[in-house]
Amino acid sequence: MQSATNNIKPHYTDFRSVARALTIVENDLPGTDELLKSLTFTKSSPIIGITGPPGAGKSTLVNSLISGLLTTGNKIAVLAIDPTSPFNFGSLLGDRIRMAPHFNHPGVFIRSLATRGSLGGLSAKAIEMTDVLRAAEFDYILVETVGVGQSEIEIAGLADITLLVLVPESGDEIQNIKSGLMEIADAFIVNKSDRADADLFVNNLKKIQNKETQLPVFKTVASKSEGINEVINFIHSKSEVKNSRKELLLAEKAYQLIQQKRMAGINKKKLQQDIAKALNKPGFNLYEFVKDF
Ligand SMILES: Nc1nc2c(ncn2[C@@H]2O[C@H](COP(=O)(O)OP(=O)(O)OP(=O)(O)O)[C@@H](O)[C@H]2O)c(=O)[nH]1
Ligand SMILES: [Mg+2]
Repeated sequence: MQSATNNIKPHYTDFRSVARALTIVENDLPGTDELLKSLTFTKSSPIIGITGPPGAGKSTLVNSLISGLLTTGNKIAVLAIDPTSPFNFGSLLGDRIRMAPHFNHPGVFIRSLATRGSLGGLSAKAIEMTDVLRAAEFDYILVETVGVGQSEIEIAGLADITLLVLVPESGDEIQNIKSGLMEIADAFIVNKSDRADADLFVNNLKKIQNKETQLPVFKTVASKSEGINEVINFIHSKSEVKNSRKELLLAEKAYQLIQQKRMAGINKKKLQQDIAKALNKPGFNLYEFVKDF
């Protein structure tokens, strides 16, 4: 019997084909494996991760980046992971109205992924879905995710270029960033730099970095599209050089996918039931119980 997914070859020229392929993969519908294995990648579409604390202005920044990238006729896909609300590009009505042209723009495909993996990390789903978008030959794939704890690191494993969006008042977090994301972010975006102390914050950000490994710091006012060109130039320059972390990123993705595969069908409720059964027999041993998993 022919599989339902045989004919789905996602391509940006047909957004419905992209949406359908994403739905199959997102919901693990029959044919997901075949579909993923049949993907071909003929274009190097950079995946740009945009992460940072809630409300830092990530969606607003994505909005301005889209405007900037569209001027040169690019096809852009946006994957918003765990958005506060679906397609919530700015919570204010004004933002929505400004964003509205992009929703119908033939060069922009927007999708949100509301679920994280069962393991709690940035799911294998996000990896698979960005691969669908890459196969669909978009020029740029923007992935927005709220940075809470580990997820910043995880987005870095997914993206070719990781932009960490901060706001001047998140001063307390600088130390956390230092211990985690410093090695993995490709640039800092100090958004909302229309606020007081933006320069002080930028200076602190530079000060806490190693001289040799200083990352670029960009000041933006995303809501006014200020400072966006510099970020776009940075994206262009980064996209042109070979990603030296390619193997590392692929290893990170492979790890996530293998983890998902190995853990498939294992859940704590079922474990509890099985243990309840096993406890009925004498001599229960936990190590004996888990040895065949
Ligand atoms: N003053 C100022 N406000 C901004 C700027 N950029 C965004 N905002 C506002 O900040 C608020 C949050 O912006 P969002 O783009 O939704 O932030 P976000 O990081 O995507 O938020 P979550 O997805 O909920 O984590 C909105 O009211 C924006 O209009 C800026 O540069 N300056
Ligand atoms: Mg957002």
